[in-house]
Amino acid sequence: ASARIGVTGLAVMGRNLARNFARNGFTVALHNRTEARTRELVDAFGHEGDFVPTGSARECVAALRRPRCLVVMVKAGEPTDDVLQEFAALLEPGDILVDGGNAHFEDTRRREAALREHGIHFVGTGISGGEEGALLGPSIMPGGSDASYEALGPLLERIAARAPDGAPCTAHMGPDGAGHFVKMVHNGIEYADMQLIAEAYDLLRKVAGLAPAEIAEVFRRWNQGRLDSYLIEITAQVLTHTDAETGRPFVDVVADRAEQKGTGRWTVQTALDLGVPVPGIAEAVFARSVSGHADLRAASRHLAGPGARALGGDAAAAFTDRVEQALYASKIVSYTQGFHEIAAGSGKYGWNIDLGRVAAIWRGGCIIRAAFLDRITRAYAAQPGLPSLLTDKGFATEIAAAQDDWRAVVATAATQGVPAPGFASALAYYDSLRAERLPAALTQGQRDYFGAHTYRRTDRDGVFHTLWAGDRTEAEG
Ligand code: NBP
Repeated sequence: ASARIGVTGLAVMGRNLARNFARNGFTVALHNRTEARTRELVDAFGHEGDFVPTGSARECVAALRRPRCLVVMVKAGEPTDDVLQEFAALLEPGDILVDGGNAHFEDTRRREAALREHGIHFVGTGISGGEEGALLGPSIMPGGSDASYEALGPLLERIAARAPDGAPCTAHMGPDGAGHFVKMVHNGIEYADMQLIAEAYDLLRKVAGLAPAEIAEVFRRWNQGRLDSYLIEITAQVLTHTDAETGRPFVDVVADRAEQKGTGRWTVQTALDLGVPVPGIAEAVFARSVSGHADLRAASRHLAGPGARALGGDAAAAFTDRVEQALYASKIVSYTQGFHEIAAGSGKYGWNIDLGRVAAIWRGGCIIRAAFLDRITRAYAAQPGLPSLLTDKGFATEIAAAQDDWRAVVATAATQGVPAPGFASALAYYDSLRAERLPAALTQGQRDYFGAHTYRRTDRDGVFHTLWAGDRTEAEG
């Protein structure tokens, strides 16, 4: 046995991860259900490092040094269960099985508990950064036992992306499903970030009257400032691209239907279960859903409403600056919601997730990498029990400065008939949190009226019910 680590499942992600381990000096055992893929990898990239190709699960396990570390990179769902079962039967107590696929954290919890019975450490690991990240350095979010991280951590730290300060973009997130939970919320935040950027683009196009190439310039400029991030950078790239066939801007020839694989939906479903408000992430998921309803959209196209009138000139430039403020403020709100969800999940499942560390390992390698994440790490470092990112002094000050423009952008979007659900919902969330009184008092009154659901009073303790159908006296419940 000579291999320090094994990878089974050698499609795009597994292959690149295996190469990344090898390029970093680790001997890697290779395995794939269809053996041709294993041979292809060795033929094409064998020169990059030490690979041990194997033709069966048994051979693969035999090639691994103890304690054995095997990364499973197969399709999420049933294939993952099949592969885990096959390998678990061959492993020994103390060995480590890593699932790097996009598993639901509840599946990870179930698998971890089952494998723990056999003494096998199961590490559900979020990996972000796509194909390129897997090869050049992803952001890695491992869950599992402390002991598993002791053995696996040094390897992951070698292959992970580096943050601008040189720190590896991986850290132990917490027991069992913590890693996959954090990855899920990462993706939810990614949905929200992308939606906000799309709304900014739409407003710059329809209200400011800018062409895609001009908007690309705006994003390039924004990328020099506080919005500096991978998603803003690639937005500029996509908007600059021209379709070779028609000569038109690429963004105008792509069908306006955004697809999804499900992690955004999981983030929202989980938030609903936890009772955590994540309207920004939900709006982003729903916006993709609305875009996909072609029939509904076609049937609704004639509905009354204003058409946007392009501003042009100085007014367009001033509006562009306002959109930057709205985008930044809304972004702070989506991260606030995402971190609230992580804190709630951590509390419910007893993961003890370090929120500042989560932000720190997202600074490189992953899709939402951004300069901004440093600020979040600092906010939690300054106040570990921060109830909400919005209450961090720095963020609160920035939002205070941005809010007039933010409100103006939401108002303009509404009066000009340009949908901006992300900006609007972020603002509504912000105003809901700061409201002295919410109309929830009326909602609770209605609930008591039709269902005798009772209510609490502002002026004394206890639970009350008004006899609505009778003389409307109040009874203590
Ligand atoms: P796929 O998700 O397309 O899975 C293909 C791999 O699964 C192949 O190695 C295939 O073997 C194997 N496989 C299947 Br399908 N069913 C199997 C079974 N019953 N038993 C054994 N092996 C089976 O690959 P991917 O796009 O590289 O993604 C791998 C994992 O990483 C997924 O969970 C994905 O969600 C996750 N992920 C992907 C990305 C990304 O950007 N693509 C990013 C982050 C995470 P075969 O060669 O024999 O068919």
